Amino acid sequence: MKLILATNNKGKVKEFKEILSPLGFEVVSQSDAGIDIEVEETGTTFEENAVLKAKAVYDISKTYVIADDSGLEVDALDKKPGIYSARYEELQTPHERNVRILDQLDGVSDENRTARFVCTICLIRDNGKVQTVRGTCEGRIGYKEKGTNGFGYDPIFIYGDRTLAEMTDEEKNSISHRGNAIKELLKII
Ligand code: ITT
Repeated sequence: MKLILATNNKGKVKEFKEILSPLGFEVVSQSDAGIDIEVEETGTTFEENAVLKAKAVYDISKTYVIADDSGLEVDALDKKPGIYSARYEELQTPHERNVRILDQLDGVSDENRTARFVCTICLIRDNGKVQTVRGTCEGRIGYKEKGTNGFGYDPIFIYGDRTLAEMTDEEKNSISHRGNAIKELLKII
């Protein structure tokens, strides 16, 4: 079964392929499908933004589409960066965003450094039916960047006793918000 993945984020494409290809799904990124668009994320929730991205690609392809809207919620920062994770405080690079969050948590104790990754996936079927599923991953923010795998906020997000950037792809996928959302997707697809 072929799914077009409505994203321009290469980290997401890699993880969807790693999880879904062995299960027999052919995951094709929107750029590989020849669809060159950047959707404005005007929604106020992960769900709304995932639907916006999936619909924009579905309107062009009219085939099975999935989109992922995801982000990091830091409890001590009132759940920021949340839906603004990709563009937090206008900072340009993942490293700058990580450093900003670490600075904002300066002086915050271990037990108050709780955070979670959230991933919402929107599925649109070839008949136009729209569904969303959600997965989360509970953890905490560390004190410095650690590890080089993964992408985005992985080097500062600790699950158990390691950051997601210190895990292998397989380990991250087995516990991540995206892995958990994909488990929900597999129940409905
Ligand atoms: P698309 O909209 O094209 O899919 P994007 O990167 O803009 O790509 P989002 O709006 O969903 O996607 O923003 C998600 C951001 O949250 C992403 O850029 C990372 O900064 C962060 N993020 C999401 N999943 C992550 C993960 O598994 N590890 C680390 N950071 C993640």
